Amino acid sequence: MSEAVFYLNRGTKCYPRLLTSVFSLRKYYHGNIVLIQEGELHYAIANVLSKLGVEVRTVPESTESILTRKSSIWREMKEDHAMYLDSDTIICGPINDFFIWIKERGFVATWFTGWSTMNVPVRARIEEWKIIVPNLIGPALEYRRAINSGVQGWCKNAPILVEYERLTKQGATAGCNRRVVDEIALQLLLPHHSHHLAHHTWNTSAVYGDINNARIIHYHGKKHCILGSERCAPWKHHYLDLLASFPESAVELRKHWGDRRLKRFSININRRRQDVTVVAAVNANNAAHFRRNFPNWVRLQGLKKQRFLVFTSESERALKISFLSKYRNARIVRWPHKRMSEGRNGFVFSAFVFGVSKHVKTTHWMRLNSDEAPKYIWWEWPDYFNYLITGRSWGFTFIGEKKDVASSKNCRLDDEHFTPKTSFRRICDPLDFWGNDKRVALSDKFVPSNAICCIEQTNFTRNMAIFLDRDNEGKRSDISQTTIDWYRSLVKNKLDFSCY
Ligand SMILES: [Mn+2]
Repeated sequence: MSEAVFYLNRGTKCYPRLLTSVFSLRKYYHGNIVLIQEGELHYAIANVLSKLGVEVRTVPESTESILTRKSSIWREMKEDHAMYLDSDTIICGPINDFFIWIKERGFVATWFTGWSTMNVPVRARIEEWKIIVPNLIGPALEYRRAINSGVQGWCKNAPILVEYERLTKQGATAGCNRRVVDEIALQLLLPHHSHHLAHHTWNTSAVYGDINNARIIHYHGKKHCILGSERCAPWKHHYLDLLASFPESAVELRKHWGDRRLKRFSININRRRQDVTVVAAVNANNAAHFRRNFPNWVRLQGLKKQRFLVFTSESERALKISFLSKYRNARIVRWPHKRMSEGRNGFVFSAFVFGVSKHVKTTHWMRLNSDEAPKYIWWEWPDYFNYLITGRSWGFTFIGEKKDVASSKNCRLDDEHFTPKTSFRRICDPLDFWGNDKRVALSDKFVPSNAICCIEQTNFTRNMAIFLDRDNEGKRSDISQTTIDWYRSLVKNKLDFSCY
């Protein structure tokens, strides 16, 4: 008995998704993979597919819609059993069970994300078929569990397959739900044919489902690499891992092949940014963290090409960070920290306010604390250009003098009472892309101003430095509350943010 996993491809736009899906599948499955390829396949893609052990079966280009075509590719099976996967899937675990079900029941459908046929939008989609198959509507609605055709399983002689093809064509001709025509055809047929219905973990919507417990994530509707979306992290991870695994094909693999979302994502993580400096501050307290994390920062797609500015409290030798000199994009500045007393983190704050004001030449800078470790293998830039500060929603903090902290009122920093919304609007959350233990601190009621990895406009920081000097005439010994002081002053003086 032979078996295989089937994919279908037409055109170039799905190349990156196809390769990424196969790449993820190969982590769990070592059996046959067959690509039904309509028309010509680019040689570079064919090359990678062959390295991934995919057999390509070329079929003539068809004028049928891709969904109609999908309902008939089981005819290309030479194997007894096949699992079919859409290219916009990511496989997150072993698939052996699926083949067992195919053998047992002849056909496997997948419940989609827990959706019901009784609710929108599936109910209306089924009812569109009233005009051609009125008798099938009732049982399909009663079946309850809505399916999706992106993951399915075939036994060569299963009677449902001929019906699937026939009804899809009939529905397409009648103009029934164009975007899901083959899927609803299947839904209408299921109550009348032997099949196994796999749980929705086997076809979890990347948009609506619980992707953390998914066996297969389905990035339907071109939702595979939306900027700033944590839900796309598994797809992006496999895609970038694929690129790294086939360096000899990197040039072709890096192309977007007409995939517009991928194009935006690629530009985001590949561009060298002229308007940002990434800033770190290293002293004896955090040097060990920095030694461990810096090499990981500069490995990240998205960060590795950027300019870095590293403030140091002592010589590189004393801090054991001499390795920095081999990074051409890292500039080291010894920050004397004369202004402040030796508070535990006084140096870090001083560097991030006064050091930045003096040494950063770009319009924006990003603070990266030494203990921030990358969570993913890339760094994605949020849309920071028009904002004073771009960072995580800052939760609650104490506004008021330190001495009466206990009695002071909790205020949201992004509350409209305190700042014009636009200045703090959160477009994307850079911290989502960093695995760090600060998450706990951030959800606490008191958020220290140092617990934030954020991007600031350099002018904003310069003004903060001026403000601190003015109020404190250089005498202030502790600026650990700088950011908060700054906000307080803004509120007190009703300064206008929008002028920046
Ligand atoms: Mn799909």
